[in-house]
Amino acid sequence: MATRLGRGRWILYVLGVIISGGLLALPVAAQNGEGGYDPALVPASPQHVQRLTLIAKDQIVEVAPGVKVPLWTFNGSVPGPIFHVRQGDEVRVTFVNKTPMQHSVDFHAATTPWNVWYQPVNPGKSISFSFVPRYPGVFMYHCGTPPAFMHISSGMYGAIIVDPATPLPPAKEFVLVESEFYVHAGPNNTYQPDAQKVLDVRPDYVVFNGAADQYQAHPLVVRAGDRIRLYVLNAGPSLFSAFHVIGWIFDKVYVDGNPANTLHGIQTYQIPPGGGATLELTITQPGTYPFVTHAFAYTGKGAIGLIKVLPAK
Ligand SMILES: [Cu+2]
Repeated sequence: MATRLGRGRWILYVLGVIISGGLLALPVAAQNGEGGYDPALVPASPQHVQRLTLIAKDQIVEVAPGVKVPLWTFNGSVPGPIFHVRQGDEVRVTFVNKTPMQHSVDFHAATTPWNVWYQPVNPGKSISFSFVPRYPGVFMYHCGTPPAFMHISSGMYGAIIVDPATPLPPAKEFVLVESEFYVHAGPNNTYQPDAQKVLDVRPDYVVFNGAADQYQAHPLVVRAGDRIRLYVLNAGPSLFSAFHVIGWIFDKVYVDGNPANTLHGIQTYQIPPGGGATLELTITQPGTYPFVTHAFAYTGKGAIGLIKVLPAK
């Protein structure tokens, strides 16, 4: 059933691309389904005008094995779709609210007035705006409707990767969005978001791409000698990330994802809530290398995945 659903969505997506004349930006297959959330970054569409569609949608998401939580989402997944554009592109955003409550969208990659474009959108309504990303980087988008901590902790966030005008060298590219979930159990194995735990910063799960431990079962796979480029966004809402790969060192870290801010030889890099970083490493010895937040109280709550390095071809 999951396979058939996936294929159906894929067909609809292809039809959408054909009907729109190929003008839709290409999101990663952003579904919290079997096999987990696909972390691979797809290339940016060659078009200068990038059209992004975000739909607020209520969705039950399994954030850890057996823990299915009714969440507020963009496009039915947590995180929402990963968008990939270039510095200087024209980005046209359409946000449609298909839920019974107010939501909004805030793009950190944009420079535009909050009081005009980032305001709550009523149920059944939509809003459209455009912006030109001035800086390359790993940027968050999210719902900012008050209380924002509740909308973010309930799943309304995602990443937009803005490539620099001068492209980076080829690499195996992955996107990891770290975030927290705060829940309480109800009857019959049901779960609900827990606002008090959010305010107390007592997370039940700290995860990459919306589900605890998913990249232990489904590691990121590369070969020895590959340049690995990790685009890491910290969606929070409240914890700092201490991003680290066990067994290796980052050759370069681009602060906020901008190559103009390059650090060299970094063991652990701190990423604030609402911030991002691009981290590059080239692992030359085959093996398994975990990636974690080195804030170890949280690692065991799901913030650990694996990079599997196969022998060079
Ligand atoms: Cu919202």
